[in-house]
Amino acid sequence: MPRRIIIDTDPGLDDAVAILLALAAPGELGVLGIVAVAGNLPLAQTERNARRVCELAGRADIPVYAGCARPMLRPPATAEHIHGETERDRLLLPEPTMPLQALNGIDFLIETLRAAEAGVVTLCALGPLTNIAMALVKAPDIAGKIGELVIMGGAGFELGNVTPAAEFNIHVDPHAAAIVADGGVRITMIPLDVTHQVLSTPPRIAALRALGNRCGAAVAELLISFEKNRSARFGTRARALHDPSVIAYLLRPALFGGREVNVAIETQSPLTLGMTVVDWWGITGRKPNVQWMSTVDADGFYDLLTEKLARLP
Ligand SMILES: [Ca+2]
Repeated sequence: MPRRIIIDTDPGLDDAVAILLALAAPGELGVLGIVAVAGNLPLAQTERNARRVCELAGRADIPVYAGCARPMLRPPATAEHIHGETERDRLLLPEPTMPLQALNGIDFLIETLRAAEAGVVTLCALGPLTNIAMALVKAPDIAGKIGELVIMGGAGFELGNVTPAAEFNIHVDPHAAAIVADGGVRITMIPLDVTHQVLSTPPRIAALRALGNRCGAAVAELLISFEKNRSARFGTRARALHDPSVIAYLLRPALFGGREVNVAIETQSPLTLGMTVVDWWGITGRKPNVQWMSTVDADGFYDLLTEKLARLP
């Protein structure tokens, strides 16, 4: 029986790769649905992109829902300079023929979790946490139903990527992140500390292109687009790959290492808004609420990605 997952996402180049990785492992992961959120791009684009990725994978049967169109308190903030499409990118993903589901994504999350036995549904959060916080506000009883919530977000020793202190997903909606962190859910966080080790180098991209299938070719092109946008940051041609680590963690947890810590979210300070305040040394006495990942076997990650994507069309 595959592990049942719901992917909450804002595609997004790296989100697209994460969705494809999940769809490439049907023996291990059963994708119950995909819920789009505003983040990298406005909601109308993220829900459409989610459907385009499903079409690329030949999985028009996956239900795609739209959730929240803006953060809880803060004004919308996107990253179109990274994730917006050029004319060339537009050819990589097919136009969607599959419909957007009529049910709101928040209600899909609530109804699915309430109907399931406790612990069997895993949530994968690849964007700002608005949808998941809204679902927990509307139906706090679902906290006990979530088997695990695996979040790409936050930064510890690595510091931020959108401000000196904050990582993008948490910074876009820090209030949602604070609700989720305090929501009584079993949380695993995969922060920049991990994803900045998962670099899409030219040889790793070449291995994906060499698969010879349309999904491998599309991922290679997406990673090149992604790499172009901010390659100077790491002083090499490689770029960090964020969201697919969430799916890789579900497929091969042994690739990752970390520890149980308390994580609090800064929601007040203009200087450090959205910072994940990680009590790495256990000095606050606050109870651990997060399994915080800090290490990854990057070669093992790319081997897994390449092996699985070979199974897609
Ligand atoms: Ca994302």
